[in-house]
Amino acid sequence: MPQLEQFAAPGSEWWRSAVIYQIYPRSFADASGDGIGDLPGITARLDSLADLGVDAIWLSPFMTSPQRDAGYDVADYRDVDPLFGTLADFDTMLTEAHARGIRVVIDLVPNHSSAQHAWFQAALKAAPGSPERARYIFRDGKGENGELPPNNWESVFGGGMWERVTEADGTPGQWYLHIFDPTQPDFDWTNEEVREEFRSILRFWLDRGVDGFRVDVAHGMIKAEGLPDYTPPADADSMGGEEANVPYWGQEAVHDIYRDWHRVLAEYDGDRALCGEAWLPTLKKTALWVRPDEMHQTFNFPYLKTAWDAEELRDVIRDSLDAFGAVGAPSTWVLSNHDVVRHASRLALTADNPQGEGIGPLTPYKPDTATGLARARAATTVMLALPGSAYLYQGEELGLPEAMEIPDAFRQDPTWFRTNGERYGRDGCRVPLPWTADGPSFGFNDSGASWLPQPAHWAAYARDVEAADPDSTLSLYRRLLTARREHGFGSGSLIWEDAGADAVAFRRGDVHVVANLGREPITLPADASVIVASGPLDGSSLPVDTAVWYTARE
Ligand code: TEU
Repeated sequence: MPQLEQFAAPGSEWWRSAVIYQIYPRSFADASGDGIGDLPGITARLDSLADLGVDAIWLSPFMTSPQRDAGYDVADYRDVDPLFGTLADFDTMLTEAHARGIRVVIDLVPNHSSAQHAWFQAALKAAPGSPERARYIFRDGKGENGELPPNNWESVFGGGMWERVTEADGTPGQWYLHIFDPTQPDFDWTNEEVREEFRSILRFWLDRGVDGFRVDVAHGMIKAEGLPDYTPPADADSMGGEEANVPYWGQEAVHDIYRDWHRVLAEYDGDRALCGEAWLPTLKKTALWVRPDEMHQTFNFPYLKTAWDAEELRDVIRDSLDAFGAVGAPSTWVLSNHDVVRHASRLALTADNPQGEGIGPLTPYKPDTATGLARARAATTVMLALPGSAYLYQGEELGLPEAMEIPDAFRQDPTWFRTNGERYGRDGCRVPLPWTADGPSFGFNDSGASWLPQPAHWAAYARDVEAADPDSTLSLYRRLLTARREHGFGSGSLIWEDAGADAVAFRRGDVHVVANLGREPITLPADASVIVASGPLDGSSLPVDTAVWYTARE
């Protein structure tokens, strides 16, 4: 069995170069057969992840939750929701992952709790101005009788950011802030009691042996003093667009919290890591999260948001390496997650689709499946050649497209409800995985139940079908991960090469990487010896929407 290194020399810690595979527990594998994936399901499928060759897994939330936002609404941070199993199931999963040399990162949701959290329930019962209310952001309303919300902020999921409560005596009362759904009240992070509680929650999971945390909404925990009104520019997406100063995103004081958490993690052996989920408009701002005494990684969302355009892709890679390099942190790379349209569909969209909007049956600019898949395979071939740490999202190794035909009655994303169906939201990237072409729910479980319906054509993407096909996306990912490890691509630097305006081309040691994002084939050197290609080559020419790693005599 592979052994996990407990200590690494500074500069070579595992998280600097790791390939981290995101598991969305509801949709990965369902051992209980209730239609929702669970921890025993993950344990049972760990061999397939070891076989894929990932270094770590990150699990989206599995803690106690009424599931109003698929678990990103936590009612008890120290327990497992019965839907997903028990704490003992978690310990078994972690032990089994470690035994396979796979590290385990869990999701921590500190910006807000569930409205079912004991603290929020106590706050509802307590009086305005009480210590119970001071753990959240309660304010009196405006207007003669406090009937207007305290400010004009708009929730990420649509509608206002404030909800009015009924006081214990039955009268209409104060308002509380929720950046997301009303069932997700925001904590007040200026309150020391909140800070101490989260230090203790970190320790609870660190003591159980987790290797790190993905920190949800890492940019939202502090709100600007006085909660001033704010109107986003008309063209802004749900994260506030390019505008520099949004009073609830990226406030300077959030950094104190991460410095504090850094110190907590440093008390433990094993290079435990924090990875911030911070949707910020610029790489320079994003890099502030990973200064040496703060987080270890942060997601590179500007990279994820880059269109299939050679110049833009070259620029974002260069800017990422510069921005993260400037603070001594590795860059990270990511193309898909549970909040965005899967990149096998997104990269072939013919119109803008703001993050969180989603695509569905009535979207007029549906992507072409073959183009999307070719681009996704090429994009991943580029990504896995880059220095730093890369995140994969479950199902992308199968080339899964976004599920676009989900009937309205099955939709679950609060975005869909809060916008009265105007925005489809994120269900399309969350559909349970196909493991086998035959059998109920494509092997997701034995019962055939599935919390979101799986498209019938997904049999072709089933893992058992792809495992047997050397040209499948799964086989490509396995080859890429093996070669990435062999060549040590996770660390080091790259040298840019020129293969024309429509190419992204660089060298890693003696390996050349070229991607064709144009409309004409690109000629490769006649003596190119291909290590891996994202699609079939045509002699020594690289077709459009294809990427390759090769060596050549100079
Ligand atoms: O996401 C926060 C976030 O910044 C966005 O990705 C947001 O979900 C999106 O704009 C909505 O369309 C995190 C989680 O990844 C997401 O699943 C949760 O819904 C959200 O926090 C609230 O916890």
